Amino acid sequence: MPKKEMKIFFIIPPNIHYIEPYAYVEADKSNTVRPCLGLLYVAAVLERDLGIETRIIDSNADGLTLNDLENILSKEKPDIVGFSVLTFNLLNCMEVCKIIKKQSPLSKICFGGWHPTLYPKETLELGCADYIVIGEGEQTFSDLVSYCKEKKGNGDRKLNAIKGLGYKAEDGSIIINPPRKSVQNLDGLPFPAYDLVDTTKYSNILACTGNSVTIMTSRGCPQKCVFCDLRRTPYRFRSPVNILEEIKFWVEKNVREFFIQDDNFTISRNRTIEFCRLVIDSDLDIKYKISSRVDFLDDELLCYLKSSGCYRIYFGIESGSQKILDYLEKGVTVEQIENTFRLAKKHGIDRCAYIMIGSYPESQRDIYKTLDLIKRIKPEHLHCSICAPMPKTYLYHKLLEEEVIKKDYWLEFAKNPDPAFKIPFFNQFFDSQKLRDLQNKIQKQFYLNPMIVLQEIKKTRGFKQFLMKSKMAFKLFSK
Ligand code: B12
Ligand code: SF4
Repeated sequence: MPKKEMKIFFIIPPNIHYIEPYAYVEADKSNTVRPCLGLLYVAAVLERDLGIETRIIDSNADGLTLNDLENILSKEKPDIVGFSVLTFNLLNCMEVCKIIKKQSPLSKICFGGWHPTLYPKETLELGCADYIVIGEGEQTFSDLVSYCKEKKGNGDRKLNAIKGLGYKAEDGSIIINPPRKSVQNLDGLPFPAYDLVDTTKYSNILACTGNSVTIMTSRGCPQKCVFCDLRRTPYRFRSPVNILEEIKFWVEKNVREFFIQDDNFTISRNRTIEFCRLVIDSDLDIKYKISSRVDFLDDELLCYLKSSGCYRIYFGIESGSQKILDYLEKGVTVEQIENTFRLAKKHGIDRCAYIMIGSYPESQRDIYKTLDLIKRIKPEHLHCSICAPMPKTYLYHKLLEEEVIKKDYWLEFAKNPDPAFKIPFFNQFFDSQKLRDLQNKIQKQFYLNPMIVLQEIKKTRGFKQFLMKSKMAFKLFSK
């Protein structure tokens, strides 16, 4: 009898519960849908190493409701269902788990991603997931699937051997295996399994063509911004040759625009130059955008980036007040921000500034300094966030220690995810509502500036993008 193939689904849940994040809410809710690269990598390794083709059900890209998922699951009854869980979409994943338990009770459920990585025990205790994967999941999930496939009967002893895995043992106890080392050789990974999704459904309001693909060329970050989960995580990167191979694969399919989603693409100056040279020499005629830091760019690098097709850079500049930059341990000066923005402008690269208001010691005066800086550096795009201490970050621990934060509310949320949860902000001078009002005002004032409106109209490509931008403008006007 032929061996039964494993049926493995990855589900991105619909947005049933919406916890307002620190980002500008209207932009966060906008119809920009991004691919889940983490899942695409896990799926690609499964296919390459075990020959198992998985299915990715992206409820947001496909407009699926819980009812639609219920129909699919009752028919398909997958062996394993995987979820990529952020703290902010935990509740939505849990809603789908309820359906799985009802329609396909024999399916095993696995949670991977940032939330189970930060709260492994608490996540398993919620009773939704049979397994959790901590950290980078390609190898761990592959090992888990092999285990489920073989089911040789050694039970827990075999699961015990899978590094980076957490699970509930038969006696009900929670087992968290030793951690797995993160992937050292990123070139050794296959390209993300984009064949499992419809790339044309991943829209971006600020893209410059109608068809773009998101790629990731490095992992981790050596910097130490206090609010960030990636603070001082081991930095690894793909070689320029390997990145170019992925780009060529897409160019053959007529995709010429790329969003390089790395947290900071230019950490290695040499790698950046080599990459740009390869792109220029290959005559591929691509356009791409990156994120970087003002202290990781210079005139020559910007010239290379521009010549190879880089049309926009996202900068987390955070503040125009040196006091606040230092508090956030950003490691840059206001002067560096001004210089790099001037240089990027000189090279004709669009600059998107991410600013952050409301960190604990920030006063009205500091916020004015940020707004003044924005007037001086004149970015083409602006994202204003509110500084919210995220789970288990350095900032969160620091404020807990200083007793500014009175209770470990993220731990409470991890133990008992409550749909009524509201993300708190901590500032010496403003309450949470005042910060939201300020954020709305800053964002609105920026995008309703006639110069910016004109600039956006000029850059609009195609009806779909026009519609997205108009919708966003309407929301801004009507708020
Ligand atoms: C792209 C991105 C987004 C995108 C897409 C997210 C997505 N679905 O991938 C968008 C714009 C939607 C987004 C939104 C938000 N994001 Co975000 N985002 C990122 C970013 C920059 C890159 C993610 C990525 O693609 N990484 C590359 C892949 C390869 O890594 P990965 O996703 O971690 O996946 C690996 C492992 O986690 C694991 N894994 C992941 N999923 C699964 C599933 C299974 C089954 C298994 C086995 C393994 C597994 O294996 C993967 C391969 O090794 C990260 C920062 C970062 N560098 O990770 C922040 C990050 C994930 N985001 C974060 C936050 C806070 C947010 C927002 C709240 C921000 C906001 N708007 O205010 C929202 C929340 C959205 C929501 N509803 O949940 C935090 C997460 C904190 C947390 N505790 O959850 C991060 C870490 C940023 C940070 N610096 O702090 N984000
Ligand atoms: S905010 Fe950016 S530069 Fe700072 S630690 Fe996080 S990823 Fe690194």
